[in-house]
Amino acid sequence: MNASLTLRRLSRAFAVLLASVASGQTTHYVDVSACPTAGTGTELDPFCAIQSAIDAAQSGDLILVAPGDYTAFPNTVVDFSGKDVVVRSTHGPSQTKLSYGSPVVRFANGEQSGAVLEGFTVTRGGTHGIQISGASPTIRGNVITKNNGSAGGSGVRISAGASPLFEDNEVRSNSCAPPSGDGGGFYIENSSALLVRNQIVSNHVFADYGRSHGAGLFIRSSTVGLIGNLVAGNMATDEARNHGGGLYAFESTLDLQGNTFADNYAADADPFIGTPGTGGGMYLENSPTTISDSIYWGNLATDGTDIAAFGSTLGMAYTDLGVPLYGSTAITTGPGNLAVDPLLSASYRLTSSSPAIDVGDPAASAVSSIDGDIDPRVLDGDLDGAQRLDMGWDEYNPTTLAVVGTATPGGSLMFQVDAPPGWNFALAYSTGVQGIVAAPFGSILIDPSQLVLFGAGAVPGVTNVNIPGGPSLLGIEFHVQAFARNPGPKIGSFSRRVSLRVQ
Ligand SMILES: [Ca+2]
Ligand SMILES: [Ca+2]
Ligand SMILES: [Ca+2]
Repeated sequence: MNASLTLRRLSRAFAVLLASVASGQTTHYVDVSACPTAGTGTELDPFCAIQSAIDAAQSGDLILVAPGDYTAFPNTVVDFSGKDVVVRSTHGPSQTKLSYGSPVVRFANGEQSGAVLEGFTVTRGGTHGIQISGASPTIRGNVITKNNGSAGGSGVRISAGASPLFEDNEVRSNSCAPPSGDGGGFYIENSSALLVRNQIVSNHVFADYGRSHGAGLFIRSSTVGLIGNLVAGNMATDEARNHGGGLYAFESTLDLQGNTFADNYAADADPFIGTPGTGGGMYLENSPTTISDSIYWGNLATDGTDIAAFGSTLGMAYTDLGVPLYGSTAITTGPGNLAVDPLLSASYRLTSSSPAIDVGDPAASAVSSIDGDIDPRVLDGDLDGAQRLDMGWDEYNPTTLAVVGTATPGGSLMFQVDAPPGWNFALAYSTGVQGIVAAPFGSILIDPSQLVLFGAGAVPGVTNVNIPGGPSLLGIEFHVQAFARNPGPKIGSFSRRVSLRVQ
């Protein structure tokens, strides 16, 4: 074979390979309203079931799921089956539900971070809402709620060397009953996990005359990072001893940054027996832990109202701890700790006069570049002209942006910007997102190269936008951010980012 022919063949093979890489991602469509027709997964002939799409997919593919209620009772609704595919709802968790099944969603075949579950309500699981065994998927933007099991980890169970990432999920009102009675929200065992900007709220564990631990999170023999989470209103109740309303950890290593633990409860439900509940916010046993930039407030227990710790080492800095540590652990306190009422709102956010504003670690650029509201993280909340991290999951923003209406062709949207009296605002949208630090005003979170200004004036300001009728903008996503500042010294802030899709 002559050299030039070999070269031609090689280059042709290479071109084919490149084309397959470039177009390597196949998109599969799923729409429950197509049932009972099984479908072929094209946009015009979608699959009826999500599992059919996964069975047909290869790692790297995208599966888009239309609104509706997906169930496969009594079987698991979605088993990723070892494929690193993205399964994403087109209209978000409020319109797209995965329900029933034991568990509802499973990762148990070595899936990696490219396996993504995004934008679903996961509910009515008989054992667990999501089960992750020896896998490392990404779980983003879901509502995991009203899963009621008895096997440990009713919302989420993570075990067997798993290493998942949970980002921006709401894990709410899950309940774990006897015989386990551990881990209403999360149960994490022999694994590592990173949890960023989740709301772990109003979960419950209980066990008749047994013991129930970790209503929000139960952690054993694991390494866990919690960054920017809200852990609130979780309850461990029983007629015997209960540990850890918000979080229970045993023989684990924890790194806790920028979290708020509030109104969690570990107590004895039977006053006649009177055995104590310990560690309302957190219970740590033989678990080295570092805490920074956090709030522990209003938790409740017989002993160890906010934190109980035994045999652990605990380092704490820039943290508001309401009630002193209970237990046998030596605590190393760094600088910047407080013990004052953080003046939280009903949704556990900071209010304008909160002493937790701008008192986080001054060296920390941010525990995460945004907070759970998609406010820029690090803002000047006390209006002294210097931006600094707040304690807890919420960064206080003096500039607010609210949107009323729906983004539909022919529809209209009203954007409301507010800020301290006398400030002026500008309002802009972009089709891209960014994160550009613009001290002392926080960060620009929309792409400035695509930016369109569409409103300005004095606060409070209202800007109305009419969306053109017809299909031309259908499916377009745009991102809106306001900026407000006073007319004098450099005091002001970029608002949170609001993302809207015309549909
Ligand atoms: Ca701040
Ligand atoms: Ca400041
Ligand atoms: Ca905020």
